[in-house]
Amino acid sequence: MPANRSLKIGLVGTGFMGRTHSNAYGQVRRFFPDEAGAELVAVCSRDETKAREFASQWGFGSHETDWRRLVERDDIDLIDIASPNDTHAEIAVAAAQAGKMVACEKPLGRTVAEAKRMVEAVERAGVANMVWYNYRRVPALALARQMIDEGRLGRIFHSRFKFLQDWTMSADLPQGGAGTWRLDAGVSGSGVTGDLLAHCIDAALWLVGPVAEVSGTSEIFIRERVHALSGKPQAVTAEDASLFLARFANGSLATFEATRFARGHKALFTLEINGEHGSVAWDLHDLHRLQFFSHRDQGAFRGWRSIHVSDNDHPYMKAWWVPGLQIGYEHTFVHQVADFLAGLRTGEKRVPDFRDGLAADAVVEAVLRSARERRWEAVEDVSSPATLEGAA
Ligand code: SOE
Repeated sequence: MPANRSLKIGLVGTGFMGRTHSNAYGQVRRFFPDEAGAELVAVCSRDETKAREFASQWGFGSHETDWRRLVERDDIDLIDIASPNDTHAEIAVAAAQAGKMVACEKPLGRTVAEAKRMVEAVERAGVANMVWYNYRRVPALALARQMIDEGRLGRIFHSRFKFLQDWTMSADLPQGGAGTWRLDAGVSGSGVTGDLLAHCIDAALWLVGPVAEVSGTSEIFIRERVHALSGKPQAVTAEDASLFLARFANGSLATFEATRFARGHKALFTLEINGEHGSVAWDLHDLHRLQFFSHRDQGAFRGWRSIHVSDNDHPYMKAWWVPGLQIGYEHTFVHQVADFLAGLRTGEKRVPDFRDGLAADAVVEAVLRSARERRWEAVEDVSSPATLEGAA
């Protein structure tokens, strides 16, 4: 594909994530004019009405009801998978084999084995790929990464990550089907570990480094729910809460907590990292602020400062409004598309790719194993090509 022509998108999935991605493709050229932009060519849903209405609302040129048709079409460069987790591997492998670039919602696979097959397929085909760990693209978190790279925190000792929600607390909520497939582990792979902790894990891998071992525990508070597809009560196997301790390869320690049973919290993703020279803290509900403490400040004036990440010299912010005006959640997806396009233009790796998705899945799987076995578990090192042997 010539670097200066817009990327032709075939999207699978018309839910919440399909909307965030479509918005990003639609916006990217307006705010990042140096990049080639994206064209919404076709969207796919098994439900024809949904596919047609989504295409018309978001500006796709056409729609399909079978993702295989998207993969076969010559007028599509990139297949974007925003459908439930049990569809990720099959679509990604077929798309890569057809020579398409592939983007995939998190978590990459339901299991490490699935994720390995996906990595193997894109690497063998040599196609560009990314996984939507969008929170890396919050300007305040990109600034935190910059500060860590510059050595402002020094050696890292501690980090803590939380992702708290409360939307599944009612026992009347079904599992399975549209809107509640995240509660059906057959479809999702796991509960909050692969859904919410995966974001914390990706941020930790990106900001702190590889995780060596974990010790986790989890709980299913409501053990039976009606399945939306069968209409019958069925045992729940997706965990409602998941917590773990981690030791990183760099010797630092961390705590992680995710739950859908924290009454009052809708999507409270928070993190804090403590280093030798300084600390940073961040909160999704105040996402444009980065809290920073520097021990290198003059003693009498030392204290936590709250950086309003909205100035021209902050990551991504020059692309948006005037200094001091903030942006939000949907912009993180626009940034990810802009970075992906920049990577295609320059040949550099700018976004989390399938290898990064596999690395997060390896931690997820170690946490689930540890909770099941009630002991510390080593995290599989999936960074070398050898880890894919036998994956196909
Ligand atoms: C779950 O409610 C969910 O939508 C996750 O699936 C997303 O990844 C997270 O960003 C917000 O919460």
